[in-house]
Amino acid sequence: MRIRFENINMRPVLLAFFLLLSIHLGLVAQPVPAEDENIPHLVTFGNKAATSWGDDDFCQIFFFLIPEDFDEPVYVRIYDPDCGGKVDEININFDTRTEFSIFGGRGCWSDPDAQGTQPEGNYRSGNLLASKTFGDDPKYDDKWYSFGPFNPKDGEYSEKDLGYVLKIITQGIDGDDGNLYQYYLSTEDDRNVRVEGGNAFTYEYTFRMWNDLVNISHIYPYIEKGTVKVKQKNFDWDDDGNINTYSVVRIYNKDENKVSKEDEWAESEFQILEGEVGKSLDFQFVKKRYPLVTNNNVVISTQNQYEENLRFFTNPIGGVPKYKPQINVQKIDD
Ligand SMILES: [Ca+2]
Ligand SMILES: [Ca+2]
Ligand SMILES: [Ca+2]
Ligand SMILES: [Ca+2]
Repeated sequence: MRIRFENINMRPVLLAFFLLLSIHLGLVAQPVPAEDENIPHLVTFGNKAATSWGDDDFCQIFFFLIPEDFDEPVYVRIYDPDCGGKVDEININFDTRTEFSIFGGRGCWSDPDAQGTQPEGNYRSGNLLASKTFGDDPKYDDKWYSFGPFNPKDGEYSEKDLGYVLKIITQGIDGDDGNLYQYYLSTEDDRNVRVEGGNAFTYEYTFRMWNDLVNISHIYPYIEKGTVKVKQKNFDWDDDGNINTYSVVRIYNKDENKVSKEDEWAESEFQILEGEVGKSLDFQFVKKRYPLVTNNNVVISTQNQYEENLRFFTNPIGGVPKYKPQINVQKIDD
């Protein structure tokens, strides 16, 4: 689909705008969760925890995307990889061990099991490039640990993304506490320096909500070509307010996404509108006013009408969607 602007004189202005936008997007790419998501931490529990703590499978799979023309070494950095001390969620005493593993090579992303929401089958596909297990260790408490350097070409090439993909699997292999952490794709091993144009995505997001009523967290499902319907599925939402859907053509979703209660799943579907394809939706997590739910860990995924999982890009493709009813565009079929 091409878009022809009614007023031809606008073209240089719009080109300049999109150039500035792409530069801006290149600069906001690498923290996971990213700035625009406003999510405090990722979370993975030890595999002895009850699922009522908010993690259904004790596993988080993320992919880093490095542009094909980027040829410097990269590092995958982890903030607070330990489970103890600051940041983390204790269950009686800290006894949890968390394994972080980096995969590259053929199949690390394209294997269908790697694109699932559960750690099943061949989800650890590809070549294991590095792995380390962390327990309760003050050496890594409130600190960064770096994996790498990795050659971007150690990743798997993705034709549709024009880049190389590395996979990180975080699994709670013992204990029952919550390991909270963040990632950063960096060009340096001892500090966070962005990879221009880099991105990250997941098929199932497990994260911690804020412990206040001020902050609203966001995630951005990317609507691939051919998508007509989206099913969202969430776990252990603790009945904590609403998940509202926004997009360039949707200012408020009257068919609110159904949210789950403690230790249960909820799912609901909605139709994709014209104008939403090839862009990102904005799911906004608005906590309920009373009582304040604290330490709320949640899980969410989305599927298309073929039950294929959609991707949440931390740096939303096409940018954060802004409702634009006033732009006068005419669609032209290719
Ligand atoms: Ca424990
Ligand atoms: Ca810690
Ligand atoms: Ca931690
Ligand atoms: Ca929860």
